[in-house]
Amino acid sequence: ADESRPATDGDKWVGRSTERVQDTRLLTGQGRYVADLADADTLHAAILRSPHAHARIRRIDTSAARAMPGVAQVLTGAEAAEFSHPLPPTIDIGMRMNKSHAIAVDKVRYHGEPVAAVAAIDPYIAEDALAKIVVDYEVLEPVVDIDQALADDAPRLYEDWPDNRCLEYQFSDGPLDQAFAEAAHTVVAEIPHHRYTAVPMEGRVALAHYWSSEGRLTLRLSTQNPHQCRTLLAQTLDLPEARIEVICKDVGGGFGLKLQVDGEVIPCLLSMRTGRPVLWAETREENLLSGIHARDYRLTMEGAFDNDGRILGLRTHLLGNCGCDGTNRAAGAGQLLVGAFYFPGNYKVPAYSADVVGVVSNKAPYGAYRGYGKDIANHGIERFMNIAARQLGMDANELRRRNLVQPDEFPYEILTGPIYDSGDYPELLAMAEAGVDLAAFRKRQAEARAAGRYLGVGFAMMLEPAGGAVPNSIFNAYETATVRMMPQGDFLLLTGMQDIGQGVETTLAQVVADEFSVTPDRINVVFGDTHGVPYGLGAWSSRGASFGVSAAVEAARKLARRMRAIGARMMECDTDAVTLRDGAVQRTDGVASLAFQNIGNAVSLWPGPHGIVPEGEEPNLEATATWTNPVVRWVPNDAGSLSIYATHPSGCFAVIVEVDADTGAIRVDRVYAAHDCGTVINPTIVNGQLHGGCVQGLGAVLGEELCYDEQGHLLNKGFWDYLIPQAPDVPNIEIGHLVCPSPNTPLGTKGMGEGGPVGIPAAVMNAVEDALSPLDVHLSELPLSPERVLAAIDAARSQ
Ligand code: MCN
Repeated sequence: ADESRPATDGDKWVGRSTERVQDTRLLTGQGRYVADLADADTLHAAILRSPHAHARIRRIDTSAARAMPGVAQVLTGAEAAEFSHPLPPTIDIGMRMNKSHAIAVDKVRYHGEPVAAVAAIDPYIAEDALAKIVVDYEVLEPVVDIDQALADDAPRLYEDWPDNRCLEYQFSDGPLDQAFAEAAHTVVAEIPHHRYTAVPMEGRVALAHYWSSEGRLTLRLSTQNPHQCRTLLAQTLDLPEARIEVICKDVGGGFGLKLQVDGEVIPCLLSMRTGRPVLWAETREENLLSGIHARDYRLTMEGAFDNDGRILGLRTHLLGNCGCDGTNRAAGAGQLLVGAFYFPGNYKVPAYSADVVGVVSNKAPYGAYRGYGKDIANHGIERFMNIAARQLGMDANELRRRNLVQPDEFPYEILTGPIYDSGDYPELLAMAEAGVDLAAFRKRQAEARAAGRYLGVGFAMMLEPAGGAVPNSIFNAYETATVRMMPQGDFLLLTGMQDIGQGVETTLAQVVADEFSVTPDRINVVFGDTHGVPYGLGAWSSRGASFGVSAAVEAARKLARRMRAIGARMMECDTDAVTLRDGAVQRTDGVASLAFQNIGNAVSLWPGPHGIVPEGEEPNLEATATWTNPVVRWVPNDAGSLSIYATHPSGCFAVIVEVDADTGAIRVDRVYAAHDCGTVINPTIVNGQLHGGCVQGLGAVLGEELCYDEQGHLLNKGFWDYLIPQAPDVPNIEIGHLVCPSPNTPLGTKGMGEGGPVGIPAAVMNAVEDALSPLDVHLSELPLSPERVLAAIDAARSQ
């Protein structure tokens, strides 16, 4: 689309690839990142972290640290607990709960858990002071992996628990026993996944200032959800919520890491003690040690198929290693349930069961890394389809085609409760096959094989439930927006959504611009200030395109209706006889028009609204709307419940790789993503989301792994051995859009922010197995390091 054209009648900004509003700001060094806001009066926090995975704290001596010049405050967990409360649980899904403090009180339960904190006049003194703190630990036996956690004689993380299980959930529906008894083929597969984490460029950072004379806290925070963080902080710090202001401008990436408050509490505590502003900006080591971790599970999937390859039944068993705490700090365990709800994926599964166990262990807390269980479901079912096809002697995509939900079957309710709103899965698969020119690739593959080279292609369907919620929690299913017209005729959009780099500052302006028929530069999107915008829930679960956008659209429509009524009155005609066009209320007969500024001046300035605003209309130029999921329904289960997601975007990923069978190295040549997020607001932003997400998916499957030793020590604490993809590792990523609008949202939009990391891992594994099919290699463990690939080749050769 041509961005330079002015918006005139019929010209919509939705669908246009405009540049992101923040790009000029960020690329010219004018980003408003928290760590840059420290001034001369700011104290710097440093956190002493446990070197042990599991230990009792016998004694802490902070006297030498306190005596250091430049040290303003030293705080132990026991001291902090005297004037603050444990971190409140972020969700309640019927799990076992424990009490966790931001600084450990009497016991540490993971390597890297905070045991004390220092505030000093500069970060170096703060760091040096940590070395002077003496902690006397009684080291305890750690619980590192799932089997250890489940062993009868396992040490318990929480003494008052009967064992280390934190979550148990069973579901079964449909004639499962019959399905397996009558099946022509049954397939069992083990599909494990390793632990890795979100590594945004900007780590967690908080600048707290407690104004003791007023009992007021101003917190500048890098966060995905300022209001929810405020709610949690009010409980932890025992402060009235209205006296806490959380301000968040630019965020250097969140990916789920910045949805909770944990370490972020510490600078608040230090500021409450000193009355001075305190900055904590985590190091990369702290990010890897104690940021939320994700995945780390074992999945067994059993499928019953008829003679034609149709799925008759599916049984799933999921064991998740939730790390220390499980859910209080980071709502992590809920993702196991999301996985269990969605294992059927894009397919028709007439009988289904899920059996989920989550355990706590002495690893870092489990959290909501981009995907939140959709990754578990997708990786499980899409690996399973390939494994099953191989066993059935069928082409994997043919097996997919025979089982996909068909386009005329929407809305399609799966057995666990969710309702898929829209889509065309067979078309997505066809687009992905065409996108990589499958027939031509097979020829190229055969030629390469003849020359001793191993090329492969892998596919994975992708289902990305977007806009979910957890009942009894801060993670809910609504969003609120206020649209306000200024006297000059330009607009403010106040939203509880948060721009974290995903671009809502731009796209929200586009959708609101269309409602008033103005250019998006007349919409100033305001977010990230809990005292300035309506209570809202922020950016997670790819909820912006449903909740955030729809609330903005509804608020704009409300105000546009009022502006039409006022304009019609001023022009002495019926409301039906006017329309909004080119920044004016225009009579449709062309006789008169009123620029928005005239209405703005008339209502907001002297002589004020009286006489101008028709009776029954609010006498102001401001409208607020809350949009909630029209299909909201809590999926009940013994372990609590999750809401049905507002939309179900989908896709199909195709990946082409080349594997060096001598070194085990994998090169990813090409990625094609066929994708459906309904009405696309901004194609450049959506493509950027998919590009970034695909790269995260490649990181997950090829290199990123949090490695713990037997004592529960994290071994890789920097990017030298925590291997994120580098630019040369990233292939050409092409995207094809299929638009099946959602019937649930006013514009037909569906969320899409998590699709890349959800869809890529299975596609890459399937591609590597395809490449190595002449050697009959089976892959299981992730990530696919050269060593693992070589081991799989060796195992195949020795069969
Ligand atoms: N969009 C669009 N048309 C659609 C759907 C979406 O133009 N039909 C646009 C949206 O307006 C938004 C972006 O695409 O600018 C993603 O939208 P959506 O899927 O609604 O996701 P949210 O706005 O709710 O953002 C959260 C989502 C999640 S859950 C994670 S995690 C994530 C992500 O977005 N973290 C990110 N993308 C990220 N991108 C960056 N750069 N940094 C992160 O931390």
